[in-house]
Amino acid sequence: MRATFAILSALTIVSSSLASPHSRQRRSYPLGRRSKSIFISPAALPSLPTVQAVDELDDALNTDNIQSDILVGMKKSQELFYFFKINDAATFKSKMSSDIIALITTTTEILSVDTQPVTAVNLAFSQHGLDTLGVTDDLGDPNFTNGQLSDLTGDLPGPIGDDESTWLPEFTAGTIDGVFLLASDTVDNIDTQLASIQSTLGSSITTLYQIQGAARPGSEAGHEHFGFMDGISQPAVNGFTNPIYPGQTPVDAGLFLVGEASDPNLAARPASGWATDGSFLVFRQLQQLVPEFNEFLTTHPLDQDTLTPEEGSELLGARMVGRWKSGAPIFLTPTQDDPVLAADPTRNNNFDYLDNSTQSNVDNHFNQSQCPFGAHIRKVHPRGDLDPSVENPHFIIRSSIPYGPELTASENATGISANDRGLAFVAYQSDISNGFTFLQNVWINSVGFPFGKYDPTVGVDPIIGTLNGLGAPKNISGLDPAVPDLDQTDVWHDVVLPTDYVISKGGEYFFSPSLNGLAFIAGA
Ligand code: N7H
Repeated sequence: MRATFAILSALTIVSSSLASPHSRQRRSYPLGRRSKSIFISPAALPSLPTVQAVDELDDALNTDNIQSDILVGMKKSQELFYFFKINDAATFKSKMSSDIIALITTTTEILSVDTQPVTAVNLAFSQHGLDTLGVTDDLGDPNFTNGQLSDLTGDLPGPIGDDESTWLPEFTAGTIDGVFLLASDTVDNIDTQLASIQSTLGSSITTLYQIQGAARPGSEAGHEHFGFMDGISQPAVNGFTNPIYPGQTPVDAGLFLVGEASDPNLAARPASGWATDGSFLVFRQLQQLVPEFNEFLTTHPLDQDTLTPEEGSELLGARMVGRWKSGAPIFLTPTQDDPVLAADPTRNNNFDYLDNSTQSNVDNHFNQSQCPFGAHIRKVHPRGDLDPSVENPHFIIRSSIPYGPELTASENATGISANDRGLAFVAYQSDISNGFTFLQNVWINSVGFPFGKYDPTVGVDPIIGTLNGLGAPKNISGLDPAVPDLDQTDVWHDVVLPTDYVISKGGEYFFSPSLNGLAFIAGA
C-alpha cells in the first residue's frame, strides 16, 4: 500500500529521494495551488475516491502515471479545449521535456483539493500529431490511426448519420495535432495558464481552435443544456473506484487504459510499453438545439389522464432520456420525478432492466411502460438486457462538459436557437471501435435495438440518434406509456420526432498518454 503523502507548499521543490510513492507530488507549481476544488459537487454524482482509498485496493492503478482527466468523469467547473498544430517538432519536444510535462496534472493530484494545481493541465495527440513528432509506433487502434474525419467516408464504421456538412472547418481540415485540456474554477485561471503555455511553446505551435466549457450556473450545475443531470452513471474501474456505488458495474481498467488488465488489443500495442496507462480520447462538439427541443416537448405532451400538459411534456422528455431532469431514473420512478431519490448516489443508479419489483404483475424486462427500450440511457447502457459478457466491453468513461451560453429570453420566446450551445463530448476508452463508434452505430442508431423481437420498431436513440439522414423525422416507439395490449407485439404508439435536436459539429480522436508516455514522445 502506498503511504499517505504530505501536503506540499507552493513553490517548493522537494527532493526526489523522499519516501512517498507518489512521486508526482514532488515538483514545483509556478502558478500555485488552490484551496477550493476544481470540481463541482452536485449531490446526484458519486464522489471520487481519495488517494488513500485507491491505494487500499490490491490492484491499485498507478495514479501518478495517469493523466487527471481520464478516470474522474464529468465534474469540472470550467474547462478549455485548446486545439493546436505543431510547426516545429524539435522545439515542441524540447519544450515538452523542459517545461510542459512538469505542468501535466496526474490522477493522484486531482483527487485532493490540497494537491490540485490552480489549473489542471492534460495533453493529448492525434495520429497526425504523433506522426509530426516522429513517433512511428502503431498504437493498435485503426479508428485513431485514420482520424475521426475518415469515419465519415472511410472503410471503418464511424458515426452513422454524421455528415461533413455540419462539421466545423477546423475539424474537417485534418490538421489538428494535439489538444490541451485546461480545467479550473475560473476562466481567468485558465487564461493565465494558457498564456504561460503559449509563451513557453512560442511559434512551435499555432492555435487552430478553442472551445470553452463550463458547468451551468447555480442549481443547474451538473445539468446539461436540455436540463438533465449528467455524469451520474460511470463504470467502476477496477484498481481505482473505491467505494463502488450501488448500480456501478466493476470492469477491468484495460477497457479504458492501454496495457492494463483486459486491454482487448494488448498484442497490438507498442512493444516498448510506452503507451501503457494512456487512453483514447474521443472529442465531439455536439450542438444542442435547446429552444427547439423544449418547443417539441411543450407541443407534444404525453396525454395521461392524471397529468397536466406541463407534466405530460416533462414525462415525454424523461422517457426520451430515461431519467428525469433531476437525474432520478424513470425505471425506478416511472410516473413522477423523485428529487430525493435523484440526489442520493447510493440509490439513483441502482437498477437494471431485469428488475420487475416495482410492478410485480408485469415482466418489465420486455415491457416499455417503465422505461422505453429506446430511451437514451437504455440504448447506450442496456443494463441486463444483454448478457454482461456482451454488454460490458462497450463501457466508456464520459468526461464531457456543457459549452455555450444559457438560453436567452428571446430564444425561449421564439423557440429558435440564436446561440451555439451544446456538449463538449469527451469519452475515454482503450478501443474506439468497442467504445464510441460501437455505441453510435450498433446501439444508438439501430432501429431494432434492444429487443426488436418484442418491438421491431424501437427506433434510434431519441437524443442523439439519426435516421434517414441528418435532420430527417424519426419514429420512436415506447415513448408513450399509454398501456398497450400486452398480448400483442409492437402495440406501442410511435412518437415522431420531426428533426434532430443534437447536431455534430465534428471532432477528432486523440491519445492521452501516461506521464511516462509523454516523456517517451518528447524523446522520440
Ligand atoms: Fe449521453 N442527455 O442529456 O440527454 N446522457 N448524452 N451520450 N450517455 C446520459 O446517467 C446526453 C452521448 C452515454 O450508464 C444522461 O450519467 C446528451 C453520446 C452513456 O445508464 C444524460 C448528449 C454518447 C450514458 C445524457 C449525449 C453518450 C449516458 C444520464 C449529447 C456515446 C450512461 C446521466 C448532446 C456515444 C448511461 C447519467 C448509463 C448518460 C444526455 C451524448 C453515452 C442526461 C444531451 C454521444 C454511456
